[in-house]
Amino acid sequence: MVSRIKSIRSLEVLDSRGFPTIRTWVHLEDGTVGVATVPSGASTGENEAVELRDGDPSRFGGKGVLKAIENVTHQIAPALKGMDSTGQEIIDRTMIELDGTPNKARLGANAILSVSMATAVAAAKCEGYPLYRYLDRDFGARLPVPMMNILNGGKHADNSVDFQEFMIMPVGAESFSQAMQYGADVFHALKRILHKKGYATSVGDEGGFAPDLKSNDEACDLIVEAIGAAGLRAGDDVAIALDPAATSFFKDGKYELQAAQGKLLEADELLSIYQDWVQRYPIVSIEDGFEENDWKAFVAQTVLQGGHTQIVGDDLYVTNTKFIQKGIDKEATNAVLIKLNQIGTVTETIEAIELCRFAGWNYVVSHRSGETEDTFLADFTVAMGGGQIKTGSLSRSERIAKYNRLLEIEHELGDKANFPTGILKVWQKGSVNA
Ligand code: 2PG
Ligand code: MG
Repeated sequence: MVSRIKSIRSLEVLDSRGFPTIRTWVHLEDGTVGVATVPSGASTGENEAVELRDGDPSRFGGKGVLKAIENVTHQIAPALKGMDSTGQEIIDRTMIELDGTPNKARLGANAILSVSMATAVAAAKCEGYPLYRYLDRDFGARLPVPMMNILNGGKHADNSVDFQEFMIMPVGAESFSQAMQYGADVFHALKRILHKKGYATSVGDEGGFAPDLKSNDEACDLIVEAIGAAGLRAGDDVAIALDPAATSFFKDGKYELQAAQGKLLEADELLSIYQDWVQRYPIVSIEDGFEENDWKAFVAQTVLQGGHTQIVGDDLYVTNTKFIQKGIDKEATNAVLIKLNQIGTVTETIEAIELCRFAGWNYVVSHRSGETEDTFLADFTVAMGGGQIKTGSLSRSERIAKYNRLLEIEHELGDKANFPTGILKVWQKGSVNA
């Protein structure tokens, strides 16, 4: 059944940091409505599609999105009216053409993505499929192993820790629900340990703890301790994944580590730290270990560690096939972080994933640090079949909403739920947990 777009409307709502974002409803002629809300990053890559903000200092410090909403109402909606909602690609291409810039700067990637996502939600409903099934491109739908960011630093917290994300990955869990249980047990064990050591147990933007630690290493030590305290094996049951988000501590050509007493490092010195860490800690994945233009450093890291560790590019690729292709040509990493709002349409995000699959690379579908209760990401991740998601810690409802949606999907699939146990393996067990 073809159901055409009847009208589109948007509203300025707030994200998890209390900043405005855009929520859009796509109404179809048969009465079906699809709604979606876009997220917003803090440690953004310089080549990301443009998030249109009003720049009016009298409202939300200039972060209002009323212009983006106007663009939906007066430009996008009239252009899409009457189009078949199941023609996702044609709809997305129409918006890209209407925008006319290479980075969606005119209409705003936030405006465009909200319509793109809400269209998919409406079309899925209209066709009578759950969203994860509607979006399925025969990639072998599977539940993901979560990367859970239980210790926050960098731009996501006001603490001494330089690296942005210390995540746990329940690589040994046998199902998604068991992965959630492992994650929650480690999260609570970490809270008890931090409390006992006199550290703060308040949380950062993605719901992970944000203590003022004495060093970056201490973060890994505490997580390994917490995994053990939860009765689990570090490495076999639960491993560590890192997102240093190195662009955020790259200053004047050097990597500046505050927690190491303001030490200024060259790329090769930072790589030595990662190499030391993968030998001492059960680390299976390192994302954005270097700043977004340091291709040479990523290549060196992939030569050294890529055979046994997942090396992920985030700011490096900004979910853009142009940069991902460059990374494939250079063998700069072996995996890509996928964020819908870095590129701005569902269609282009799927193209980025298709390129990863073609290259035989891993891909991890990811939230942003500024999120909402929207759960599009959960269904999208299952449909894309990559087997990995990064969507925050075991606290804060905007993170838990995605996990809860995945639990629902697992339940709905029953025996058919496909979960990739052991997707990543620890190369060499660290001395701390040997
Ligand atoms: C990242 C993301 C999500 P932000 O760097 O991977 O964790 O952070 O949304 O702030 O870019
Ligand atoms: Mg990142």
